[in-house]
This record gives sequence, structure tokens and C-alpha cells, in this order.
Amino acid sequence: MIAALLCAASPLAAGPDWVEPPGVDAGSVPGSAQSITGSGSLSSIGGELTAVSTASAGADDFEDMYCFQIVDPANFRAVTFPDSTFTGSANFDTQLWLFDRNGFGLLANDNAGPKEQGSGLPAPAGIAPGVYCLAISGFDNDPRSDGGPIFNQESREEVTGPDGKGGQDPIVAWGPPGDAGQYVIALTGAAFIEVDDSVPTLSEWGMVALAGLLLAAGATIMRRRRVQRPAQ
Ligand SMILES: [Ca+2]
Ligand SMILES: [Ca+2]
Ligand SMILES: [Ca+2]
Ligand SMILES: [Ca+2]
Repeated sequence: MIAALLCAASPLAAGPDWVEPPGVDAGSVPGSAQSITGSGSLSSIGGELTAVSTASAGADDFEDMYCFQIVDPANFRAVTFPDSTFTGSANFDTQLWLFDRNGFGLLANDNAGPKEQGSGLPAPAGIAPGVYCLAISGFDNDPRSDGGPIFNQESREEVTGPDGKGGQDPIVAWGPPGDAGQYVIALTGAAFIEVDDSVPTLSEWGMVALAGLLLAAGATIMRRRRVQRPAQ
């Protein structure tokens, strides 16, 4: 029954493997990023930067960050444009930023080529498989730590490490507001963060208990009907 409940809640038969839910904005730092949980390989993430919010400045959406597993660092790649292998896309000028789960910068790219506004990232050489966080922003919105900019982009095509003034500290903010729009990030070498569903959660235990009560109530009503029938 628990498996059936989980199946009913699982997303999407088609489209990107993970979609930023409408109205549930992916945050800008690891603490508010969307954790992509489930099972199996993760080949695409779809979402939208909606720019200035009419609700409040705190709800502005100029960056989306997602945390997932890099299972094959040597073959990891994230792209926001279509090429012969990967079908990423975006209707704005993207930048991609890879962080560890504590928000320390690892690698970044603005343009994958001189005539390509889309972005492409491998994993840094030598990193261990594990959970990492990937952010997308529009040009020219860059991440900062308390020490300053985390990355120094010497050209728009550079795939850069955290060589900015603030590169030794974790991300705390972004700026200035940049381009925005819809995107699909194509991925290889990535996977969902596995969640252990062998032990029911508190709410699942609650549903099991509720089902038990309903069954017991149903049995009681049936018994009463059987008892009443000879008198009718
Ligand atoms: Ca968003
Ligand atoms: Ca966002
Ligand atoms: Ca770009
Ligand atoms: Ca650089």
C-alpha cells in the first residue's frame, strides 16, 4: 500500500525528468535549493526564471538552484543548448554554476562558444561522486560570498574555477539581476538523490492507522446490520 501511495505521488510520464513545480520557485543557495529526490539517472531539469515578483522583492526569481547526485564525474555534463548529444534549451542568455552542497564554488560557464549564448559545464577533475548543487542564472547575474565575487570570468567563454576574490567562501548572494526565461538543463552522469522508502514516514504511518480504523469501522457496521436483519 505504501508503494502504491508513493507511485500515485510520483511525477510526470514525459518531459524533463525533473520540473520546477509552478508556484514553487527553486531557491538561490543550497539551503533553499530544490533537492531532486527519487531514483535512477537524471537526464534533464526544466524550469523558469520569472524575474521580478509582483508579490514581494523576496520572491524575485533570477536564479534557480538544484541539488542532485553526480554519479559519474568523468562523464558529467550540464548544458542549456542543443548539440548532437544533449537537448538542453533556453530562451535567454544563460550562465551555469556548480557548487558543493555547502555552497562552495567549483566551476562556472557563461557561453559554451563564441556564437553560443547557452552554457556548458563538465565536473571539476578529481571530484568524488556525491551530492552537488547546480545553479542557473541569466547574464550577467553572478554569485558572491562574503569575500566578493566567487568566480572571475576572464572571458564569456571561460570555464572557470572559483578564482574570484570571494572564491574561498560559500555563496551568500547574487547580483545584479540578469536575463530571465524558460530553460531545460540537459545532464549526463547525474542521478536523483536516493531516498530510503523502506521505513514509512510519520505521515505514512498515519495513513496506515487511518486505513485500519476505516476497516474496523466498516466491520462494525456490517456486524450491526447482520445483527439487526432478523428483527426486520
Ligand atoms: Ca524559478
Ligand atoms: Ca529562483
Ligand atoms: Ca551565456
Ligand atoms: Ca577565471
